[in-house]
Amino acid sequence: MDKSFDLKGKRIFVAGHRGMVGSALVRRLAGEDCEIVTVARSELDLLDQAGVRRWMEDRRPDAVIMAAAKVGGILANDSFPVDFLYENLVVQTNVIEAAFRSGVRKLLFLGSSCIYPKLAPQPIPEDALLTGPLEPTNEWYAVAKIAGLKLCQAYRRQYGVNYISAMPTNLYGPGDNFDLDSSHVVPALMRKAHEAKLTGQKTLQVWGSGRPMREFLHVDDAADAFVWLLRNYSGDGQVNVGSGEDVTIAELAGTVVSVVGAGAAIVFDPTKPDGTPRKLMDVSRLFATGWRPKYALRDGLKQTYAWFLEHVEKGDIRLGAV
Ligand code: GFB
Repeated sequence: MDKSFDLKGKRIFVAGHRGMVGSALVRRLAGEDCEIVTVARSELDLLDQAGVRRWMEDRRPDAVIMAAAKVGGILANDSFPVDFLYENLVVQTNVIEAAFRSGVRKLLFLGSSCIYPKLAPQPIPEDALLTGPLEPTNEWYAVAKIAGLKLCQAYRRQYGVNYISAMPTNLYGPGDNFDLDSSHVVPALMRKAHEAKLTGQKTLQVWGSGRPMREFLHVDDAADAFVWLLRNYSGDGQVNVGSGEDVTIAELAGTVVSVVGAGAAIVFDPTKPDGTPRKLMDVSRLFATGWRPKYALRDGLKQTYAWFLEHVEKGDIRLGAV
């Protein structure tokens, strides 16, 4: 199997190019001498197996990055288990199988740090996979992602193709979902802090106890790592993608409030779930290749807030409470 995959002149299909990760991948690949292939949802429904097979046969990409997924924060995951399990299983299976049938040589599947057991050793090494029970708030999504990485391994084993997997930590950045019911913690707190600033609200509600710890990575750093892996990695095991550092949710809230410039005091809402206590990934396998993230958390939050303000201004993000 090739040790490195040369992107030059290749047709790279980014599945899910409208999402936060997919759009970051398109930005990142724009700097490479390759052809980026995307498809609008109105043109191809990835839930439609026959449609995906036909489309892939027709376009015949050289490589695929599977960034299409049903994603959401802790409450959305907990409230819509069918959507997170069924949609992810079907969409990823359709794309991986159709890619193989049409002769795709390299495929990168993207998962999530929630594939690891709830009480995995910290930082979590890749070999902690399937060693214990999952975090209940997101086990549906995690089971789908585990199936996806196993499907890539199965294709490798049975057919010898170069299908690899990366497991990113909690991502944030431009293109994130700022809807309070379905978003992850960073966009939720950024929006709440911004609304508090505009209305002069005295308090800002943070879900749970504030004690859980999370590792955050800017999506442009994640996209850079994914392209790096597409090019340089051809191993059987999944690779953790993270910053190697984590913070408590209380610390994150303090930093977001300060970046936004809101004066609100943080109050915790214990009626909302904490989720997994900690999921810092062991990124030594990735870092051993020489790759490093560029954004420190505070700088990444500043850049994301500037993007948020621009899109509020344009009317793409509508604020409810203001
Ligand atoms: O980002 P988040 O929704 O996802 O929540 P997970 C992280 C932590 O932030 C939890 C707390 O402890 C939340 O209770 N939090 C505090 C908030 N305030 C808020 C808020 O206003 N909104 C949100 N959303 N959280 C997801 C998984 O887990 O992470 C997915 O459900 C996926 O499967 C994703 O793996 C990366 O880190 O808990």
